[in-house]
Amino acid sequence: MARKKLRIGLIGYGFMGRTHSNAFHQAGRFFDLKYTPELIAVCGRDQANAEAHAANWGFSSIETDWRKLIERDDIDLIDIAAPNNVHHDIAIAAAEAGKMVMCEKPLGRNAAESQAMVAAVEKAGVANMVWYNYRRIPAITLAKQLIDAGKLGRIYHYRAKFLQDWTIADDLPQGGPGLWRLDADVAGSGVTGDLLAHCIDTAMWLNGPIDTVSGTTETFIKERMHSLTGNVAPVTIDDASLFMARFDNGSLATFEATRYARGHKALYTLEINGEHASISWDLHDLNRIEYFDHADESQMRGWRSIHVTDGDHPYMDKWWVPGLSIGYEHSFVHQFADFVASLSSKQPAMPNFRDALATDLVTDAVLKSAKSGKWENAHK
Ligand code: SOE
Repeated sequence: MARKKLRIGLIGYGFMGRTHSNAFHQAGRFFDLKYTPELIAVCGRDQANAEAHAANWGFSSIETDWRKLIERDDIDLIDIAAPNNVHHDIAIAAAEAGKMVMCEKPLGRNAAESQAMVAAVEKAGVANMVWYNYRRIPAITLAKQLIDAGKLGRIYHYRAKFLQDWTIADDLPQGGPGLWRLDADVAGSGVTGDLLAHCIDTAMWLNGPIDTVSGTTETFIKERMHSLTGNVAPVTIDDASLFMARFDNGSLATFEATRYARGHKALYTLEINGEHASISWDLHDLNRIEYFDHADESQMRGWRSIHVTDGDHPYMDKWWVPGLSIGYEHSFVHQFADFVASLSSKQPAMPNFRDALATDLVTDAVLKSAKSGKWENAHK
């Protein structure tokens, strides 16, 4: 039977535009997709950049105005890989035009924006997904399977960190390509929405909803030149954000993200401690989980290092031969393959917009708590 086409319009040609474009190509080569992705158009404000992205990644046309892209009737799926301040308007317009929508994280700049985006996709009844890619690293997916199988028993503790150091220099400007992450008007928040959002998405997937949070944030460099105006302007993003949390299941957690941890480029780590077993994981060694099982014979008990590359590990039968590693980019390939599979199975691809709204409710609560100095409810 001929495969259906999935005609894609991508908005954004930066770092995330590249990860998504790579996923569109690789997913069909390694997974048995029931739809054939067709890269119809890439859209971005700079025509030369859009043309270069189209030529490199095989998009057959370009647009420089996202509204024109959405009006086109040769596109089924709008994929948003543009900065956070445009997610809301594009996603709502795309849903109203009856397009499927995939969106980079965080969904909105705050939960109010995300709420409107959820309402739009649910009213239109269109497929939707948010690119929280770390869920699709096979080691993380294995952790989910172990937890769901009850191997850890009751969960007591969850701990996550996402450490970077790329904004320490005080002459780094804010605003513009890549550096929009330092501009609160564009990004919504600093590391809370950019990095902690990843940690929260993984945590709630593995350990269920977060109930309450108590957070604190700091902006270490108070003023930076704005690339777009040339003027020195106050920095209003959080450079570092830490919070404690209580999950609905009664477990306790700590989370930390910063762009001021000298020496760390992208150190995402997590540990989860249960009654029977514990799991820890480190993005720098992403194919492994460390696993401790208290049921092991006592003299031989210890942390096992499991290389999650065997044929019966999640996603790994689709790649090379047992023992060979995969990397960061594969998490996006897996996520896109799962999205395409969801179109036939009619089971929503996770995380969908509603799941990502739950993450934004937590990040909003963390920022609220940092201001109020109080524990805040993360469910509303
Ligand atoms: C920031 O440096 C960043 O690129 C985030 O925006 C990504 O979501 C994260 O995966 C890596 O770090």
